[in-house]
Amino acid sequence: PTAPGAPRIAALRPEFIWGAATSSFQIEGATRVDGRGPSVWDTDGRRGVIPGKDTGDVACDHYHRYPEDIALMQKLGVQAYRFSVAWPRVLPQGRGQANEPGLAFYDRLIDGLLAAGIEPWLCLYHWDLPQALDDLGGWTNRDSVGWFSDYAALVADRYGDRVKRFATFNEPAIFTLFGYGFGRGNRDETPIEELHHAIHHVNLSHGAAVDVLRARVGGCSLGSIHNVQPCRPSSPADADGARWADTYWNRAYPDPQFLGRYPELLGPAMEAIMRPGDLERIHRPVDWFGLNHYSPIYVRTDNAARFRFGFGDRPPGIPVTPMDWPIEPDGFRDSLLRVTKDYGLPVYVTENGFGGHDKPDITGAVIDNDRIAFLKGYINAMNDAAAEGADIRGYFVWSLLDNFEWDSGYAARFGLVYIDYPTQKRTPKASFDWYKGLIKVARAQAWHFPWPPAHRAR
Ligand code: GBH
Repeated sequence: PTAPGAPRIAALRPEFIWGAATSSFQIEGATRVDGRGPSVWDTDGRRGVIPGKDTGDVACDHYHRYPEDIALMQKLGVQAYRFSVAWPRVLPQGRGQANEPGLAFYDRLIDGLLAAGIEPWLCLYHWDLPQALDDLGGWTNRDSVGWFSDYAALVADRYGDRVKRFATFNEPAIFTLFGYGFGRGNRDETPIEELHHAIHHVNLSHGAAVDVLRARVGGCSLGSIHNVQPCRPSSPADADGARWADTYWNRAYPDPQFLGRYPELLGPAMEAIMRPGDLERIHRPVDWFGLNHYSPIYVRTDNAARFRFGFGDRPPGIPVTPMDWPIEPDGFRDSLLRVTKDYGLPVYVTENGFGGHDKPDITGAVIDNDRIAFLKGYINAMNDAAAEGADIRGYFVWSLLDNFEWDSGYAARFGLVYIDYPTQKRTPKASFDWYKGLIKVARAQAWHFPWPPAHRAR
């Protein structure tokens, strides 16, 4: 197929921010360099449980090649770059003695971004928990709130003069459900109470970090990042399962963080855990909702399951990505509108993208028209949500580079830039040029059209 053209963007604000996102463990490599401590994902890699026995040891070698990656971003024309700090790189034991060489890496990265005119968006936690803290129970231990706020203070004091945009957590629902719930990760299936403790402690850590960042970084803009996926019942009999799935997947974090209460179905379990004042500690004012979105999920009722839901079949005929994720741009539009209605916050789309099995053709070019078609459809859906009243302020494509895709290792590729892992050669894909063109048009158009657009009475 030939490359599809430009998406609709007329309902987006003139100051809309176009960016790209990555995360520390997925791109940095250099896991044993300059005093970094191990994370839970190093442990998983070393156990050889990831397909291809893949590990994060080299990844995109971004730790050493970050100047080339910043140059790529500059070529792409992104206004902002979302990355995460590796907690075990700056605090090898998770607490206690800070690691100066690790801290200095993010100084270089941030300075390089600013010199290139790209705004750094720093996420504190994208799943690489220091192994030393996991050994103490990780997020199931209420002490994690103190560990996380001390880490947040270190990051705030070190980079707060240059970084103003911070996210506390990336997709807390995903790492707690998969890490403590479904029995994935480096632990066996655990009692559901452990999941509930982890949910509560991550929420408290979010609130504590918001207070720390506010107090220490003047003029900062804060948010947290949530994976919002419509939970669709596989059949009419699965409506209850869908409610349970939606509770754990979409509401266990945003509801307490932005509304100051746990969702109804979780109420009794959380009551048993909470101490007086906890909901106030969690419900701290933030500036925006970070929304990650890829696809809806299909679920069924399963009253025997600890979560009261299971994964179900999807109706036939829905197109899918090479990772078998359903392609349904309407689910993205609905998620944006739902978040707007439920939480009333400005929204940044902090991740959206397409995972495939890209390969260079005989000329060495990577022509990923399937990714372009996906992005076009999803950006159209975002524009529709904006036209219907969602206050969307920016969009970060996942991802700048092909990278370590967690349980899929390096087999799944999400980048606008192809990585040839043996040589570390970077090749911009067709989608890179497409996104670059979109940003250029969007930024030029912002000067030419009045806003809000006439059709959008506010
Ligand atoms: C994000 O998580 C992560 O933040 C990022 O690190 C990661 O690389 C990126 O997405 C791509 O995966 O199997 O059809 O039911 C995504 C969370 C949760 C999204 C599970 C897809 C399953 C879709 N994912 N969901 S399906």
